[in-house]
Amino acid sequence: MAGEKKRRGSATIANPRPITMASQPLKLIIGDKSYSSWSLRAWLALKRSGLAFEEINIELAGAGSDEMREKIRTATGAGSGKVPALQHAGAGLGGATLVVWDSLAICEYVAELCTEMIVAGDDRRPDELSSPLWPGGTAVRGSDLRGRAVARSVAAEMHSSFAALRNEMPMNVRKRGASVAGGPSAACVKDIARVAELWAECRAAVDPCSCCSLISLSKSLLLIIQ
Ligand SMILES: N[C@@H](CCC(=O)N[C@@H](CS)C(=O)NCC(=O)O)C(=O)O
Repeated sequence: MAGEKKRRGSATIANPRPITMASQPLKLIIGDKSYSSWSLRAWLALKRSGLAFEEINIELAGAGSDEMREKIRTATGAGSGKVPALQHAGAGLGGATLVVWDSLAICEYVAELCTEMIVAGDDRRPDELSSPLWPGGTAVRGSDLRGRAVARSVAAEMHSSFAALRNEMPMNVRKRGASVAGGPSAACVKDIARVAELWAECRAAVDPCSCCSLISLSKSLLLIIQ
């Protein structure tokens, strides 16, 4: 049985579990997952990892104001004044709480915690698939350099682009029907086309058939919103 061993002439005794960083409490501070895609991104990574974590929700009404930034700074300890932020007790310098304050950095950190657990033989995390985050494993030589480069490019583009789309169509998974009065701007339409192209490229790399249906789906979407 995992975590147990027999000593000659003695009863079964518990094997001490390896101590890994993930043994320390994790707290994720986020906005509403229906409206904050950055929050959802970090939450999904943690959920997918199988690690135990506490979820703290912050009401984001008034986002962008000095008051809201201050409220978030106080709740998270992150100078950015934005969510998501992950607090990891005892993992900071000198045993302080470590704060990771960006969704992509949180995804990377969680995957690395999982890698550490796997390497240490810690069996508490149920889902091995969360590690590593990028394709092709953690080793550099002989692994999927191309896949990682492409995946990182896609994640970075997602992180730093699509300003018009974000402004005109902020995430709202509860909303139904058309949303932009007068239709989206030309810049927004370009952003949408680029998202569709990006997805199609990614799908083509893994599954040519789903790529065809995705291209036709994105073309239909573009026709509807234009
Ligand atoms: N690039 C950052 C973006 C974080 C971000 O913009 N968060 C928004 C919520 S979706 C926020 O905290 N806004 C509060 C404010 O601006 O006052 C990340 O990926 O974590």
